[in-house]
Amino acid sequence: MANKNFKRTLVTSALPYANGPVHIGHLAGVYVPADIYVRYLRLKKQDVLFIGGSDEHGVPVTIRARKEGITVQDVVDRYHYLIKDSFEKFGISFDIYSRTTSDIHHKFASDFFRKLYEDGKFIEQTTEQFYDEETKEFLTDRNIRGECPRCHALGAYGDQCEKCGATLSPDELINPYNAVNGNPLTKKATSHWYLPLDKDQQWLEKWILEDHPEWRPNVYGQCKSWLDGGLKPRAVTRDLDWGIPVPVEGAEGKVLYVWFDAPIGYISNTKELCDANPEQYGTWQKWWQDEDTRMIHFIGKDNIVFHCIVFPAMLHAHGDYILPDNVPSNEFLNLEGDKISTSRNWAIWLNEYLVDMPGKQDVLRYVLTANAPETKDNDFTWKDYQARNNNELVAIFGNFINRAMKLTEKYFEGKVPTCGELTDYDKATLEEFKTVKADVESLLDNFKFRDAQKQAMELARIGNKYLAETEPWKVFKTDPERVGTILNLALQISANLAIAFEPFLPFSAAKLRTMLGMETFEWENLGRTDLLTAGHQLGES
Ligand code: B3M
Ligand code: ZN
Repeated sequence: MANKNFKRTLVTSALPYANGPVHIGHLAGVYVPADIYVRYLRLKKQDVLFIGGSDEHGVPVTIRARKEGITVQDVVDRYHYLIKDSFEKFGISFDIYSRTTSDIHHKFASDFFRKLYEDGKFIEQTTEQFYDEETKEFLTDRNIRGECPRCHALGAYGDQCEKCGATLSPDELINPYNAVNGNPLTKKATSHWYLPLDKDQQWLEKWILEDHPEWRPNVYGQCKSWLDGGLKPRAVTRDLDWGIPVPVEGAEGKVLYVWFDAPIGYISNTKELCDANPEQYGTWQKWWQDEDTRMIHFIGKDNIVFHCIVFPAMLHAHGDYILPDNVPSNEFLNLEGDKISTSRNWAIWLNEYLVDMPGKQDVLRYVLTANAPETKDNDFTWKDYQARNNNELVAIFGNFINRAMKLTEKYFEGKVPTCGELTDYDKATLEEFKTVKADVESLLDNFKFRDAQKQAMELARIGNKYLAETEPWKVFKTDPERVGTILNLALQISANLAIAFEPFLPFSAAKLRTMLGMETFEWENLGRTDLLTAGHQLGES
């Protein structure tokens, strides 16, 4: 059951690998929904923290460095700042966006490992792994290639054959070789530390399957199938020269597995923020170790097992931590009917969009939410982008506000006119728009962002229809007072739009607030028709 009596909410969003820029799939799957949620909670004056950061360890960054012939540090520096900048420009309102190469994180993750090690929470196992005698390194699955045992394609990866789609283990490959230099591989014994997840099976089953039926079906279903398959011990260390050294004697040349240290990054980034601003945020422990905190992880579907099973098992093993209350995970976004792929360069990169479509961040946010892959994979097409921009943002939202403002300028010198007596039609319109608040709210509370935005757009539709049917431009000659009432209501609806759209279209909502001269705005006021007082001077439209 969701924690209903929480005092504060900690929101995390997956830490993107700093091995390339971020693209629309990242934005649609994780960062826009997380940002909508956080902005909504802030508008409701709730205590909330939004944690982000780059994931700078793991194999992908080392592959990128080799490909480009630069150091791994160069790679993560370049992409960390590029990613951070893209998020900022898209209005993703993190309280902190830090990185896992920070000293604070290295120390924190190292201490976390040591505590589990000292408490006897790991088991140590020795296995035979593929080894390159020449470069003296153990290879990760992705760095091993060979002939596919199923379709006999050459160059299949140690974890998957891209030709026939088979999931593989490196042991199954025929004639395995080092993907980087082509060297043949031998087997060599190496020992690692494992988290014995089999011992967590029981409490995880109860915690997820019994206590959290409200989780999204895709998340719940994936957890159930992992649990039904029976959990097995998972290695939390790797033979690699990039990462956080395993803080145990005799572990030279070994680092923490990236999926062990990355989620701890959520905690160390919280610590970094709180330590630097204790008055504003309090202690990091308050956010991570107090039952009154509700924690929500926003992630993509390929991260479900790590956030719902592995990380909770780590937190549980440590003993001092709360567990996530919900893990809203999206499916994937495709691009023009094809899977988004970094290696095939099939993506819309955010840094390029910002250059090609300056000032259009809200349009992309809008389209990605309207088409969010919440329940199934979805497709992004430029045609749909254009249609939603022209038919919804421009024709409904923009057109309504523009008319309300322009008519007020024309007839009332840009001052909010007085609201006179309401007709039955006015009353019916107000009734219709009052239910929107409750609707949007309940959808947002249940992480249904796509429907929530649709409902918010209803406000603009209602306003548009109201102006079209009351035709103030025809009435002014005979009844200017009536036009005052109509425009008063239209402007009140506009002010409501400025609040309702703050989570979805933060740049446009801010512009709108400036135009309307709104000083305060909070969620509580949504649905009110006295947001702008008569005589109040509007800004320029
Ligand atoms: N970097 C994987 C990903 O970007 C990984 C997420 C870490 S979240 C702690 O899909
Ligand atoms: Zn194959």
